[in-house]
Amino acid sequence: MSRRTERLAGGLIDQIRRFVDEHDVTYDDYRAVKQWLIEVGEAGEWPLFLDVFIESAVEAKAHAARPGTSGAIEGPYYLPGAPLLEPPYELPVRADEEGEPLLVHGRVTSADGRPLPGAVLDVWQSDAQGRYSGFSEIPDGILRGKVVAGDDGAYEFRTIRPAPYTIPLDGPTGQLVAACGWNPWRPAHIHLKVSADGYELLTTQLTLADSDYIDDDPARAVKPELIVQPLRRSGTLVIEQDFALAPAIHALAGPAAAEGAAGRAAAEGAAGPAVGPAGAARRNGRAAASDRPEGPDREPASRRRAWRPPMAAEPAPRFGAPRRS
Ligand code: MBD
Ligand code: FE
Repeated sequence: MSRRTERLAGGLIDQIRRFVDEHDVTYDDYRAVKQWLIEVGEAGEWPLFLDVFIESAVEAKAHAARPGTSGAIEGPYYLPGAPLLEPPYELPVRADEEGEPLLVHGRVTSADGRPLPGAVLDVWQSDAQGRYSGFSEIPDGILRGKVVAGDDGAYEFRTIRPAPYTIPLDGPTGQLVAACGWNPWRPAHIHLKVSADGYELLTTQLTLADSDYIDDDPARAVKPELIVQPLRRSGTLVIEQDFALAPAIHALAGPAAAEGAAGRAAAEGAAGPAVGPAGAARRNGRAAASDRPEGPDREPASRRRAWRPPMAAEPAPRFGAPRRS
């Protein structure tokens, strides 16, 4: 039995029971919510719903006191194991890729300003229509890859300008958003996981300053200090952004913190293929069972599997199925 699980699960249930009382929730409400929750699971939209509506609160707590560049939510579209690219770095695109060419560059340093040669930037982004590879018709591997910083910590890669992303409107998450009259569009952004030996993995997002929806992100993941202004330099669109990493002190802070730090560190070693944190691996239908030790707080693997969204189901769910043939 786990005290933390009991405290969190019990507290959440208590909160909901109080909410039912305060808001006079009826049987009609209850049945509608129950059906909607079932549909979110059936559509494989739990990663989407949770990362859009909950993750930013967790991220804010997790990194409130961390020095260096601010983090931002990972979201539901990260795929571990993107290839290490070769210089000159360019994210993989299709032959006929639409979208404006974009150069992203800057330096990776420690929080106290020392350059971090060999730092790895694991980048993923949408295409010019706001779609992510692995989660749409666009081929696997497009607009994903790892870039390595040079001797002075400088990095540079070419890509295309990402477009705003809309929460899929035909699924239960989109239906909820529409029913509430909320904006389903996220502003154009680029995701990165920046890592270097001895430093804490930085998962962050850069939001393009000239994008629509900056002030109305449904995921509340835009941070002022992570808004970047694309500039035109001799005809090319350029973004300059430095990244500063916090020292990996958490590994010394006790067993629970160590597990978290180890998971984060393992997520993006400079060398090997990435093994994501358990949550990310599970949501992507990967080998989550091997990420963390089995223990009293862990459900047996047979139970855990039941919680994995039906990623590989046919026909592909509206959201979330990395289509692998
Ligand atoms: C995204 O592209 C994203 O980054 C997040 C956090 C949620 C939904 C879609
Ligand atoms: Fe995104």
